[in-house]
Amino acid sequence: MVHVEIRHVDQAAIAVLRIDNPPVNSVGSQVRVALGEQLDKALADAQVNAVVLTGSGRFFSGGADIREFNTPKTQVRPLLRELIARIEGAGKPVVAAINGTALGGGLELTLGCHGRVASETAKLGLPEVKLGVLPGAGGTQRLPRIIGIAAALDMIVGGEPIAAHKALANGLVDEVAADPIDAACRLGLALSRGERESRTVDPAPLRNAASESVFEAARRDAQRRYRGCIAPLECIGCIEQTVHTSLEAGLAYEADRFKFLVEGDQSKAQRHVFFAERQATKLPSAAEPSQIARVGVVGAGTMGGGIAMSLANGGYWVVLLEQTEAALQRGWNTIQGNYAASSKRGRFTEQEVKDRLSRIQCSLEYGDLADVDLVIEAAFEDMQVKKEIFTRLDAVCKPTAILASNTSRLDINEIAAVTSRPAQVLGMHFFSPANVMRLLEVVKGAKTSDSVIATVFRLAVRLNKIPVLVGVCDGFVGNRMVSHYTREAYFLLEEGCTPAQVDGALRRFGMAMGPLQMQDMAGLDISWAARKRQAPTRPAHLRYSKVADRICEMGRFGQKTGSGFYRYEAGSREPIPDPEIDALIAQCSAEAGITRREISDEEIIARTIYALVNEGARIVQDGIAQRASDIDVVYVAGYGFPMFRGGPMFYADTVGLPEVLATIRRFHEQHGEYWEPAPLLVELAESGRRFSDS
Ligand code: T1G
Repeated sequence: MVHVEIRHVDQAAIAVLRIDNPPVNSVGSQVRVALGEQLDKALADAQVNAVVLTGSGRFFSGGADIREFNTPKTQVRPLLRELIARIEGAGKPVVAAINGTALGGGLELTLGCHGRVASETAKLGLPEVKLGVLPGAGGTQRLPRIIGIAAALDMIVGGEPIAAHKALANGLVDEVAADPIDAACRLGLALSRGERESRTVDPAPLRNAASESVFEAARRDAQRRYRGCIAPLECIGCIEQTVHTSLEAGLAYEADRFKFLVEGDQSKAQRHVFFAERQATKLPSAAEPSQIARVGVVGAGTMGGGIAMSLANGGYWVVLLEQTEAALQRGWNTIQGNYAASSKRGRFTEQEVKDRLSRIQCSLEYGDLADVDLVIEAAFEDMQVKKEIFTRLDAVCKPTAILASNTSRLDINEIAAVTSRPAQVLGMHFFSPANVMRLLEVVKGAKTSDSVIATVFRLAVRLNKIPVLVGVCDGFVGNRMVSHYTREAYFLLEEGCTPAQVDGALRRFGMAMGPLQMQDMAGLDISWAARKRQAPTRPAHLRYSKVADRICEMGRFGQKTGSGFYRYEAGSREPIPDPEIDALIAQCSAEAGITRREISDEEIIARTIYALVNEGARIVQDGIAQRASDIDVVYVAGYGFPMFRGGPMFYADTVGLPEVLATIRRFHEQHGEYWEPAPLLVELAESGRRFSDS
């Protein structure tokens, strides 16, 4: 847990305490106790001139142990804030040797120290806000007193770590050294001899350090960027305390607000997502992944271009194939334009853009795919087209090459069947824009081998994607569920809502975008094609809304045609309600014999979100998803579900499955068989269990 080593520097003795708690040196109850004991010993030892705190491996510390939150372990003394106060008030210098990543409570531990030295590769951050809490061990009170209000607001409300050189520039660390422990020992010695000033903070209020408007601006920015989240606003409130209260009073306020947040639903939801993402990306088998160096991408359209960029960003060599020179040039121009925009935003330097572009080889020849290790097909969403492409790929690519389709819903088994290598065929469903969105649905065909899955999972993690293993069905996980969600949105329109009312209710719930605005953005023609494909097999007795079809028949496909459910001014994506659509909807209601009525936000949320939950339960019981939390990862990472609600399945657990089931049973009586409760939901609700127990 905590190793002690005595180092001798210029005839002085320095006690080096090293936190050793794999995998990330989290500071849980056991580490706190051990650290407190070793600190007391070192401070009491007359032979010891100074103390250095450091971590083992590549972490200083990944912060407090998140798994202990909402358990009695968080009350085991010394509390982290008590430990930090002891360091701050120690009779000898205590210096932090930040050997690697220092996050959350790990970084807060260093803020009580008398000096801080960072390694050149160290990352320092207070990401608590991403878990729906705030730095609860003094970070909101000490950091502003060290680096100033504005920089502290950035770090704490944004939650992003900073590099060592930036920490040196803003005064967070005193030194950046190749050997941080040796440098920290020397700093400790200098402090013990009065040759250097201690960096412990001045407890007085930071009067006049920032005007009221700074905090109001921060609140407005947080409300815009993190709509519906309460933690960012609480962080700002804590930081604001530093301007007019002492350190002691500010620490008490911070402790109170931390307790409020950590016991709240939002933080529990965000911590669920944190662990769910890590569980989803775990390799589903012990199979050994194979090496991938060169990747072919077939199709240079929106998806193919984004995938090529994502691969180039991940350091892979890419062969981007198109059928015609014109299509290839269009795709290449789009890629260059995207990189230029990123460079202008400061995301990449010019050299980084050059390096990435140099990794993408454009081609019109299938022969150029002969030695790639993986091909990702991102061509037109038509089974016949895909079969033709996979037939050619099978003939051209080396026997070990993996062949993947970016299809968003088509049958991978049917595609694999046209090749001689079905074990090496799978789906890799990227989300647009593919160079930005982190979700990747990895679709395992009936014959896809475990080693192919392992290979693609490892590639996905290297692309900073979140791979989620899904099975073959129409729409896999995300799109299969979204069709039920969208169906209910269309029904609500016929029953009395306007598009703005449905979308408004769901945005207030926290969705990044309402379903109808999302349809306008994605293109109404895409789902129209899917509905036409499904029409021959759609049971005639099931209710069907003609609203979206009628809009498509008017040539209104959404943003790309300037109108869909909404109107759009030229060059604008801002949805404008359109009375012509309201009239069309009323017409559809009349034709369906539906009397329009007032519908509450509450019903809109229940009808759309519980449609997701019910289908999600079916997906788990069908084995299309490995677990309910994978569905939450898909929806938060790929469909704009609010992180602070944890995903549709976690949200249902939070509401309570008995209540969700009762509502679904009521909808079943009112709206027919679409609302047949999923057996898994019934089983869990009636046995007092939750999706997170399944
Ligand atoms: N507590 C418990 N477990 C943690 C953990 C933590 N802080 N951080 C990571 N893990 C687990 C993780 O679940 C996974 O477990 C394994 O470690 C490897 O993680 C009082 C209240 C540190 C950058 O928010 O950002 O301090 O799956 O796969 O990619 O103010 O983990 O193997 O079972 O992510 O190398 C603040 C959260 C806490 C940092 C490493 N700290 N962690 O990334 O590995 S709250 C954080 C991370 C706090 C104080 C407050 C990353 C990482 P398993 P990994 P990685």
